[in-house]
Amino acid sequence: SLTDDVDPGAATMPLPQSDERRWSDTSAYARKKILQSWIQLPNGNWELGKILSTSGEESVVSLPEGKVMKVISETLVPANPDILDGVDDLMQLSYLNEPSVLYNLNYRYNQDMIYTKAGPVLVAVNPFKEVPLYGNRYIEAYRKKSNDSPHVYAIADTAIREMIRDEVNQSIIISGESGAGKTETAKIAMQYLAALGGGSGIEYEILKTNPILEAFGNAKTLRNDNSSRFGKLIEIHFSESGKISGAQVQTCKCKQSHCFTVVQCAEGERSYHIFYQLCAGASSSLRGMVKEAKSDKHLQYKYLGQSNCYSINGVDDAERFHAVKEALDIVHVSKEDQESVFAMLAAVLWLGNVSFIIIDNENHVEPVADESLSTVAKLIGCNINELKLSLSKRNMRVGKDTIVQKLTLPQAIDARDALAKSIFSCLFDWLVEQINKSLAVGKRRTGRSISILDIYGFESFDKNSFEQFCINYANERLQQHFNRHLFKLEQEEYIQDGIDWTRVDFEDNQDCLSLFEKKPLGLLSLLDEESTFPNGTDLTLANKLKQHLHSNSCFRGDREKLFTVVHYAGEVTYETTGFLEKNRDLLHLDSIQLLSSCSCHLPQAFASSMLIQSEKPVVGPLYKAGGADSQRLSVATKFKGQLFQLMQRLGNTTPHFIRCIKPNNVQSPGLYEQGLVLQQLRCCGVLEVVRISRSGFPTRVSHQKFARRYGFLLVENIADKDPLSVSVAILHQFNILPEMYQVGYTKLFFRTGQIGVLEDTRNRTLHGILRVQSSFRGYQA
Ligand code: AOV
Ligand code: MG
Repeated sequence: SLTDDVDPGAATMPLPQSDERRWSDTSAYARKKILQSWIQLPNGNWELGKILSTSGEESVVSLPEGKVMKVISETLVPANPDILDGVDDLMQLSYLNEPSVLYNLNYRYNQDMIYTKAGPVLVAVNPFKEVPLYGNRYIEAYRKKSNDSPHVYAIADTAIREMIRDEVNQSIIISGESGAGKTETAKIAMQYLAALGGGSGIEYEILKTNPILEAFGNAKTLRNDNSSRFGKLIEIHFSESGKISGAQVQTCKCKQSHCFTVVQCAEGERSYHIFYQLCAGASSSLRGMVKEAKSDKHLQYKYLGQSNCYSINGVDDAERFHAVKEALDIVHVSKEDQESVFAMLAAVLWLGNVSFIIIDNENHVEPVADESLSTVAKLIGCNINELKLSLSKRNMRVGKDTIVQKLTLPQAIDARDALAKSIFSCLFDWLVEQINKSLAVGKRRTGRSISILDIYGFESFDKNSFEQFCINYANERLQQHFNRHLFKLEQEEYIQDGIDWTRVDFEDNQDCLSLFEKKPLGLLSLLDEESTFPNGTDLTLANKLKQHLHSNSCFRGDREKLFTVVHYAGEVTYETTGFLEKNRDLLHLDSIQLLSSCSCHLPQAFASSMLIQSEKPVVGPLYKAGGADSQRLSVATKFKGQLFQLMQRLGNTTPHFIRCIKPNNVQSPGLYEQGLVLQQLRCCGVLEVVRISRSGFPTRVSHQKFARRYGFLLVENIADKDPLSVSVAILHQFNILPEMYQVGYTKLFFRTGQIGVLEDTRNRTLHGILRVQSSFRGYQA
């Protein structure tokens, strides 16, 4: 089972040890009599001050603008000397405390240096404006290594080089909160890979997947004008010669979250971009089926009219629509198929306008036979009576019999919205399938790949529902991947290789993951169990969770339908309202039946893909199939499955981590809010990483590899020597300082940066050899 790897014992981590470099290290301050210091103001922000005098427990400090303050000496945090202002790797800071890290990032941010290294991790602070850091000139500079300041390009470059050098697949894992810049960063990385691995033309197709997937998968929310409502892993394949040979896109959508946006959106938010693009940019041939959406109160589509937001500042939807059509051309979606895609979108919009009238004294309803209903029928190619039936009746299976239930107004609205959501969801999947067909790697997959993961970040709102529950669970998993990679594996390797390693404490989130995944008493299992009870309600679910999990340290039951999970990134309180409904993901056989009866090919394709997706296929001819609520995998379980698949893929790669930071909540340039940044740095483990990397030897190479790679640089004869001796000889010949490395049983361990020196020498020597050879050839000719 998927949860077999949950090992509660894994949560026992070494106990914290006292360490000179701990955060807020005041003892170091006291010893060294630092003159500059950080003072925390009542509002929580840190300010740089000069210590004028210290007597007893108190110090007098002067702040900028001539203010003088008396503070308790213990609360002062040492500041770094000015000469370290704006260093490009946080590891270079002498004092590694929170205010110093915050200051350093801020210092760089003010000069548009949005990228900073934190040991092996790249930190990217969202500029919320165009910064002059991209394009061919920069790509060239990073390719030639003439620019070595931290950058996404540098990460992508390292990934390519390591893929070729180590013959290991690579991954670039981008995380951060909503609006922090993950999707933009992923595109920047793709741009670099396309530039270096381009040539076959397939790289254009890969880049063009972005406008398509964003149009159908992103929407404006209050936090981000271009918020991704799905997670994306794009695996870019390279041939042995280092050229891009194809790609594959895998999406991971918390289905409810993805489709919900179609039928409902809050004040100030929008549905998926593509709907507005279609309304604004439809050509005359599409006009017949699409009404223009006008941003006045007579907005004609109910689904889009629910929020008072129809446009995005600085975005021309009509223009974007043409870009999407162009992109569809490039990934080989035929004009005919494109028309069908737009017809499906229009059908979704028209469905939202279908209204109902009461037909009997039991409040049963049926759809009004108006323009909306007939247009939907025309667009999907079905008989109008069949459409009417499927929106007013439901087939139920009771034992062996099928009974037909008439729908009341709320039920009919549900059925209508469910059909709209199904169509849109299937359309999205269908597009991903087309893209993958177009980008398909040939059958002979000889080369290696680089995967880029852009997945929705941790979410914590005033009200958190099923969507946040799924998203945060995914982030919890990713965080463990990060932790495990950077800390645990490292530590284990040190110990295995006989290297002296002062054990470092780090936070592991296994406890929280177990809370979600444990069977039978974990959040997901209990949710699934309650979802199968016909009488289960949001309240019974909440009570069940509280009853079974109250003693778990990561869980807290709150009043009524509320419960709190202690995530690695902080506490989040969830409200169970809608959990069961959203988790059940009823297989709407009536929808399937309707779609499969359509004359258009897309609805038919959707119907069969919905059937395939259902775990228990419906037996017998479709039209005989009854029962609206056949058993399927629950949404949460499916989501977990997708997540594990994703993690498995990532498990076999060398990861490179990029942490995106949002400096303010108002998407505004130049505004750097300390508290907000600090909270994100804490959440994503950046501060811990710096500390651990500094105290450790993060670069590791086996003796074999090291000897093979650099052995030829040796002056002495090494023919009869074992790899370990060769490694040691190389280290000596190049005068690598003893404190910069350790020799393990099987590997060499280096402090960061050391191997770069050797690589440079190797490259220079190789170039020298090549030059000599080519001039020799020239001489022969
Ligand atoms: P997200 O992917 O992390 O949020 P985005 O990548 O969509 O966030 O970034 C949000 C916005 O920030 C973009 O639309 C840009 O305006 C701006 N931005 C981000 N990075 C840069 C950059 N390097 N240069 C200029 N502007 C940038 V979400 O998908 O909501 O979790 O769900
Ligand atoms: Mg995004």
